[in-house]
Amino acid sequence: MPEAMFAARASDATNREAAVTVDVAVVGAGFAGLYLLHRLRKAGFSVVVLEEGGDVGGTWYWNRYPGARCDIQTIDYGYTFDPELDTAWKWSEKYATQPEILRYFGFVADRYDLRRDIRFCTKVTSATWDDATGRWQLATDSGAAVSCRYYIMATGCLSAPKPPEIDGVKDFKGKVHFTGRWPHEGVNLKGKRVAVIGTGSSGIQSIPLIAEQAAELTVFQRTPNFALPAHNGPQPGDRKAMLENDPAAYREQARLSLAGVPYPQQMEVSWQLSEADRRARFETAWAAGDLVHILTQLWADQAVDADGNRLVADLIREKIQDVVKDPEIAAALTPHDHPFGAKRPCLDTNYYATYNRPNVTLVNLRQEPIKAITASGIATDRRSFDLDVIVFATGFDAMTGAIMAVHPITGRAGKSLSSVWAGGPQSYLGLTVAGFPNLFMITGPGSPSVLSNMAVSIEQHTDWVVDRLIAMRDAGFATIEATETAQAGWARHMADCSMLTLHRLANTWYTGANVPGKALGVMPYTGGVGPYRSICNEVVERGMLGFRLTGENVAEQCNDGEIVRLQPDVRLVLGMLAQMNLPPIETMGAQGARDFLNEFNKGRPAGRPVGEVGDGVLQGAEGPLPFKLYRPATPGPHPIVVYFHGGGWVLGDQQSDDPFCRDMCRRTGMIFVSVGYRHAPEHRFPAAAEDGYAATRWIAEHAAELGGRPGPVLVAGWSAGGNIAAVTCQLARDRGGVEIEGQLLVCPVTDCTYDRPSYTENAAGYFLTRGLMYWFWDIYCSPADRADPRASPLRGKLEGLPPAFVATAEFDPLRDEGIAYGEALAKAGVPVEQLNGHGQFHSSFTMVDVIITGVSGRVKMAEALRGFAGLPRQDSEQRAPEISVAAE
Ligand code: NA7
Repeated sequence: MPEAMFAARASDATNREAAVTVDVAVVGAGFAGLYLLHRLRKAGFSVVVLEEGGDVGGTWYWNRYPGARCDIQTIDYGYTFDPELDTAWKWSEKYATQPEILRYFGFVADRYDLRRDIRFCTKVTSATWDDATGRWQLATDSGAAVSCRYYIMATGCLSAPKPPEIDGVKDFKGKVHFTGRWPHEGVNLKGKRVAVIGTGSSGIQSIPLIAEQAAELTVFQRTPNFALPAHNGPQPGDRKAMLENDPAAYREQARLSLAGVPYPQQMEVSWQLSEADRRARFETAWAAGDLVHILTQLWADQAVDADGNRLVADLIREKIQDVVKDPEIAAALTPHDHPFGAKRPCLDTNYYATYNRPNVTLVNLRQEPIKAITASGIATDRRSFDLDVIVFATGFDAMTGAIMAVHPITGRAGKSLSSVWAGGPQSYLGLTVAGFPNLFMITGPGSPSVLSNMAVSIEQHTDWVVDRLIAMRDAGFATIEATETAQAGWARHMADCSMLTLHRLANTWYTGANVPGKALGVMPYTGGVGPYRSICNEVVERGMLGFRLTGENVAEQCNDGEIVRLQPDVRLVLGMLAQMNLPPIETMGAQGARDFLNEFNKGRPAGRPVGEVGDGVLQGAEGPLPFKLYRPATPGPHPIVVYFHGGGWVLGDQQSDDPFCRDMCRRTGMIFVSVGYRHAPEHRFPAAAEDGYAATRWIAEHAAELGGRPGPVLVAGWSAGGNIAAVTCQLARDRGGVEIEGQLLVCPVTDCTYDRPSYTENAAGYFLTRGLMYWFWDIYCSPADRADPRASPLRGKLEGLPPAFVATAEFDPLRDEGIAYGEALAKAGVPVEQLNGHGQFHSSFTMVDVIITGVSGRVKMAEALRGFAGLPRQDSEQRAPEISVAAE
């Protein structure tokens, strides 16, 4: 039941009632605040919304600068909770202007009679949690305090403008305006000498219009940004038709997508496309005038790989050179310091062409920094500009600024949010903070927020929070608080996610780099809208995992833990596999399992190009064996790595690990020879082991013919192939005939016992199951033979073996025997490096271009192999370029 209904009935600043007691106080009457109010009221909670502005609209209330528009298409940029609202409001353009967006919020406020519970022109100045009453006390600048059980910050991500940070602003005799606080009555710039500082979205949208009015416009640019033409106009027919055809499906696709806009996930990678195909795709995207399209639809690697990204960035750079006539200005406008999309790109109308106007001057602050703002204008260290108006388009203290603007926010035990966040924002799900019970943030740091269509993310957060409050009320709970464990786990998951994309490589407001002294780190969640939604839902399904719930007449509930322990991409892949509902591989029979693997592999991204790929036949232990050779594009002769594929001695062949071999060939600069050794059940133990040794010997003897470096070779293998590689090293030591200078064992089988903890912890659910391992062993090797070191190298003598790199994965039944092998090697005096891939599963390192987070492991493996072969470490210049991006 509502504790006391809030009674304010008017929406003007003069109506400031006495202190009120409500169930929920919401700060902000923008996109999020309005929907929260609507839903909370409908659910029977008493609510007050506290809003600093004079009306609804949030960021759209303040950002009234010339040219202000949304840059997500309006068809996707609105509420979807009420299908009738969806049809009742008609946008006039593909990208609506700020006035039209503000009219939309007014329309929504009227339609649901929202203003009566909003106190405008009221700034919340502090918030304090009172443990005794289990309530928040909010102080406001109007003097009327608010007592609430739940305190929800719907303050927006880009609503606290950044201070100018340039000396002398107060001395300037002309007018100063901030795009984020533009005067309501407008600004007449006609005939004026105007400066714009800043070339983010606000600068890029306003500069062309200011240039049309002003006598002279001088743009002060610190960092050039990527901008694409919006091609504004009527709403595109194709998307309208999609929506009208099946509105529910259209909206659902947006909710499950990566960015909150209904586009499919692009699967083709750049190297599968010809240059002409890529250019054609790019031209289509350029003509579409749609950020989400160009950011997600060109090729799958554009957002995750520096090479794939550079291809897009180069094409955009070409466009800038085409439009801007003066080559020097074009060069200054062309971004080179960040991957495309890593910094928020912009949509423009005539932006670059504006620099062809005679009344526009570009000042490149990288060459001539601003010294000071003076009484008459701006002085750089080279010249002075006399001005009438200075426009600061310098951006926001993003993500955290508006939350911290309520200061202090004091949680349990007198802790302030600013002290907890001193090293960067900490949250659970970007929604809550440990130590701050009953406080929620809508699209807070740690959630997809600004990396998504805000409309979709706001609705998701609002629904999640309100649904939780209803469920708590029904169950008799009155407080909810994230646990420290859950929050620490989320921080780790955030860090894992940040390795998926290129955002970490740019100094931007996404990372806090635009505000001097702000802690650095990728603040929005980079794992995507759909995956994030599924995680929030999973928290609920798993009994409010990571939350402590209390209430007066109900037992405390705390189901503590971390919601995601897998790497984000591993979680997605395993989720997709689970959805496929495959029968266990061990029930398919050997041939059935081989057929399945072949089909499965057809769906994976094609491996990357290497210098040359060839097929051949070598002499195995009892006859010819096929092999596949991968040669680097660099001049040889190269060291040779003899490679053994995975597949439990039953499945796979010399090309089944093709993407892995290509990737490692590129990274190491070495020849990889993948051997088609014999398989069980046709050829049981010790056929595979003996073939491994024989093949290595043959390859070493024919190194020169193969174009390789004569002398010692290296061996490598994954899974059962790791077993064969390890065994080969032991046989080579004992039998002579081949010198091996290093071994790379990736998630190897090293022993025949199943009693190590990883066999139990990871028995099911991570693709390679305990049952499947039993099956592989049964097919390959009789129990009597399993203790033979040729089957279980951990049982063999380990002294005198070549140096090793042993990679294991946290969620792999084979983890502990891999670790045990590394430890035993070290004990035997063998130089060994171990890597246990946190959050990874058995296939992580070999699922190239699928498990993006596996890259850093392969970087280390490649470095180890180069080290074994006596090659110099590769600096970032010489490496395959994607390495420099993906390495931790
Ligand atoms: P942004 O994107 O943060 O852009 C701010 C711009 O101002 C950017 O070019 C900055 O250069 C520049 N800037 C900031 N401080 C200074 C100083 N001290 N001197 C010179 N130049 C400076 O803010 P916007 O308002 O344009 O857009 C924000 C978001 O709103 C936008 O991304 C959309 O999501 C909507 P820098 O790049 O930091 O070198």
